[in-house]
Amino acid sequence: MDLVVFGIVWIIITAVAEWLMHHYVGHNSMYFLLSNQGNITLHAFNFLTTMLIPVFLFVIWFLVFSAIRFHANSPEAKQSRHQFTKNGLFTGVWITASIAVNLLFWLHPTAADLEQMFASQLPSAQRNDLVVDVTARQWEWIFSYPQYHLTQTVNAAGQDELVIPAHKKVQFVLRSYDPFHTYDVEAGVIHSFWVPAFGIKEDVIPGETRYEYIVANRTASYQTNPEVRVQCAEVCGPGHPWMEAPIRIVTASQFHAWVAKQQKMEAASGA
Ligand SMILES: [Cu+2]
Repeated sequence: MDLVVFGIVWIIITAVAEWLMHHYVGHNSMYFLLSNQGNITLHAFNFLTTMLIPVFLFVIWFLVFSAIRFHANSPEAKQSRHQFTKNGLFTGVWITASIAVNLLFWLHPTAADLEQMFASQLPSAQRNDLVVDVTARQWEWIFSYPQYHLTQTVNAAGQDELVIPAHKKVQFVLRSYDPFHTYDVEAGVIHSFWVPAFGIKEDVIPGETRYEYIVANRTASYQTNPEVRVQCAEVCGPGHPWMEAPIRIVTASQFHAWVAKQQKMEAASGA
């Protein structure tokens, strides 16, 4: 009887928690994702959470159930002479279930996806990528495109702007230093390169070079969704909250037109 009550309640709370999880996670504005890497991570997160909810609730419900059912004042506890030290069936089920859950985590396609994502970040796979040098300074993001000889790209209003083509792998090379204060190259602070819409965030450390890779899966812009921006995510001084830069994800032909325009602008300004 205990087992039946325990099992029924466990199934009900698991179902409720799974429904809540799938209703809220991935269906709110926090999950506006438009990069392949971000989607892979989200799928992995969803899969792990889905699998872990019943396990977590089993343990918690087991504690609560035992505390209520077998608390010291219940008449059964005093009368009971049954003290189990071994339960072969329970041990067998426990071990088998644990192995099955662990195997599933290893064999599920989500794990292979993550492997693929990590593999795409190996140096050998970078030859045809678009390279964007990202320089973080107090308090500005500077974007350079070494393949196109662009040193600092800006929009019509003169603000720093990041523009990338959709469906192409982009390598971000992240550095923290202040090119306008060349007295000390190491005189930088830690920033963090965060693009909410890409689902990536990487600390940018003075004296270190770090890399992030992204494939945007459709066009978008900061104008239509504020998550399409670079935002500093590491407190770096009074200007930190405003250390952001708009992003535009465009088609390949729009991107090349934009590059040509930027090259003209830089030539005109003598940069
Ligand atoms: Cu900052």
